[in-house]
Amino acid sequence: MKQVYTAISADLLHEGHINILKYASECGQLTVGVLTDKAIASYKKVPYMSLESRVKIVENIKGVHRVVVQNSISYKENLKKYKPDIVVHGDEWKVTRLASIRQEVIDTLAEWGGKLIEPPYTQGVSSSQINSALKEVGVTPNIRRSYLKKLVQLKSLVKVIETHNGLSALIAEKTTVEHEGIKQEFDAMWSSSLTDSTSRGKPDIEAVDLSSRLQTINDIFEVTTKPMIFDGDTGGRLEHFPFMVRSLERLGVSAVIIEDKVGLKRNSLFGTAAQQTQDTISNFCTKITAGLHARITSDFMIIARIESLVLGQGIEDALERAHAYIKAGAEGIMIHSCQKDPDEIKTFCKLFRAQDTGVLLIVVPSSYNTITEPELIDLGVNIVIYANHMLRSAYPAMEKTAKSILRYGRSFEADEYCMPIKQILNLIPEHSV
Ligand code: SPV
Ligand code: MG
Repeated sequence: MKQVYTAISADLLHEGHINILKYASECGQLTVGVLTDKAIASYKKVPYMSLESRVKIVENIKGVHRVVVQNSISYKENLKKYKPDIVVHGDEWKVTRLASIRQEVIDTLAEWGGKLIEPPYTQGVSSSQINSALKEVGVTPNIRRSYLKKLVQLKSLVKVIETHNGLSALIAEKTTVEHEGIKQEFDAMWSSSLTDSTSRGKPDIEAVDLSSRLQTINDIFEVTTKPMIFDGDTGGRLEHFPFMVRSLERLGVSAVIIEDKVGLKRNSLFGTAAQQTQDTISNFCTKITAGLHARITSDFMIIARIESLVLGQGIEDALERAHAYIKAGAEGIMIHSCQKDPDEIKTFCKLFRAQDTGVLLIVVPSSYNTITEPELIDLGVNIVIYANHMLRSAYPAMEKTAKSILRYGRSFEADEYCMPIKQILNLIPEHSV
């Protein structure tokens, strides 16, 4: 009997998958490689179901002789191990980002005279369609909250973009680009104190109260499913911080980042140009601990932000604080810098990673923005936050349009800066009730 191999994620199963499995089982004795969570996350969304559940499901599909685990999106390892006579895959991958994986399958099979059979892909069904439908349904606070921990375990770098209202959040939710054969999208959203304040016409000095900030989150969560990291500024007074934690956790936020400053907080990108005071290590550790005691689930993370580099206190001070905050229970360290050159951040990351491997490392490359994501991965960074770019790009565009209308006394000339009316009318579809 011919040995047949096919691979599958088996997360959102549909008729198309069953057709392929049926076809494959009719070609001989069928082994199915079920992709690991990491393998799936390397080219598309993190799976909803665990590997164990997915394996169990495939094991119980008619015609499947054996299920094995496939560790990577590449078939090579398993093909070399099981040396199948035939590999079956739907023909759609010829024209998708999986084209190079397909070629590797053909080349590997050629080593022992195996062949690839590609039955036509079932039209009208796809996992992406099911995914979009699920997004329409929405997500519960529990699932959204827990998703960030899953992401950091599965992704080499979690990409986070600033959102300050429902519309900017929809961009974070939906925007994708295909780069080097892989679909790129943001993994999570950042509720920035700078942009939440600025979009209200207020300075970034903790003047926007927590209730208003929570309202922004509510607006965002109503129309999105991705997880959120909240910029908690200083966390406020020690006695108030536990209430912030409770409110955020209840809404489904995944993490709060608090910075080790006291008194009137000013934005870090002012650097030493603004008078700002750093908290003592022991006070800040007490605040971290208070937050940890307040949370109800371990999915919610408290992340400590170190301002030593911003305030000119040097790398030694930053490292000392990092270790103390981790000891107090912080699950992540956000190190900030307002230098144009990434050198000091690089040095910190290297020294930090030389000692601490388990704790999350988060950076915000606003000023040192020449650094690339592969460089951040090499430095052991887990999460990158693009902290203000949605609002910074929106404001100049709006100002340009306003100036054009004033200059010409009509809006005709501004049309080229605007999306067509038809497009804005259809941008937000009405939900069927
Ligand atoms: C924010 O986005 O509000 C931040 C990051 O705190 S930064 O503005 O770079 O300090
Ligand atoms: Mg801030």
